[in-house]
Amino acid sequence: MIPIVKGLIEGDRRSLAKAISIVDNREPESREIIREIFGRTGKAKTVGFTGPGGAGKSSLVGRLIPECQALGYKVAVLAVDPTSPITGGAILGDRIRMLGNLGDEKVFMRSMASRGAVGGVSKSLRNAIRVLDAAGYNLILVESVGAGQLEIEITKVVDLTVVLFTPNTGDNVQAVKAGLTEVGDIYVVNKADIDGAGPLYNTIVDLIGDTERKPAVLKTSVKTGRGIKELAQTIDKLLKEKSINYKDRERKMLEEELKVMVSDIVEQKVAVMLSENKKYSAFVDKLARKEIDPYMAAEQVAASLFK
Ligand SMILES: Nc1nc2c(ncn2[C@@H]2O[C@H](COP(=O)(O)OP(=O)(O)O)[C@@H](O)[C@H]2O)c(=O)[nH]1
Ligand SMILES: [Mg+2]
Repeated sequence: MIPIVKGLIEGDRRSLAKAISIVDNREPESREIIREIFGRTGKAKTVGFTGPGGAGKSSLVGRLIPECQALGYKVAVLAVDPTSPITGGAILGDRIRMLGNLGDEKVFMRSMASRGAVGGVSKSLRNAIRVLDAAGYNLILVESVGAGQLEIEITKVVDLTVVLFTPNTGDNVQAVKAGLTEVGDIYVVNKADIDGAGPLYNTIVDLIGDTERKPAVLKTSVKTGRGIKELAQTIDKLLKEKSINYKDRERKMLEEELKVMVSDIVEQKVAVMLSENKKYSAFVDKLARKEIDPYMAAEQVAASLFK
């Protein structure tokens, strides 16, 4: 067993942090780490938190940590923000805010800086979750900071998705329209202490509470503490319900991951084959001279590669 894996399994936080950096940056060593820990994974449950910036995701996650610990979970937090560098003010601010809410050594928190295409971020996140899982964390809260497509991707990597709304961000209805209505298992109207929370709650219940999936809709306030315990209990309940077909779900996620990884390998191989294939540049010439159409050229090149 390589020392970093031994370290993280034995509870060494520095090894754990380093291993997450390695898989986050997709360094070559991540392959070895994943190979060695993979057999120990599959125990942790993951909950994603998504919603407009400023809705209170970081604050709420901070308050949920002790509640989830009280329910018996060993909690870790991952903040996924590919838009800003790891030393960026926003992330650091988030980290401090969360720490301020608990100041607890038992929790492990980490911002992930994984940049690049959405697929790359999912890969980093999956592997970071595996590392935490192998280290014995059995509840991983994932705050997503990115918007749009990335948030939807993250919901595919986690077991349960909490969507936050708040009365004082103008983009609620837009977010609802943007597809967040489909991904939530739990909808939360945070900042229930300020004006407009009641009407917003009613709007959300009307929009999504009554759909076939019947997601839970809750009100919380980080400021007053209202609803936080209920949220933790709802998460716990849903995770335990979901755990019935958790193996199925894991299998599906693994299949999806494998498909993407095989495609990546094939794509790289094809790029090498094309660069070495003399006929290929001849086809490009033919195309440029309009002697052949792109469909025909692609079919013939592909056929020559895989014959
Ligand atoms: N009044 C009120 N303010 C809150 C509440 N939750 C968070 N905030 C504030 O909203 C701002 C944004 O919170 P933050 O957790 O950074 O939101 P995020 O961008 O979704 O992570 C901060 O100033 C928080 O103190 C709440 O329940 N009530
Ligand atoms: Mg935040």
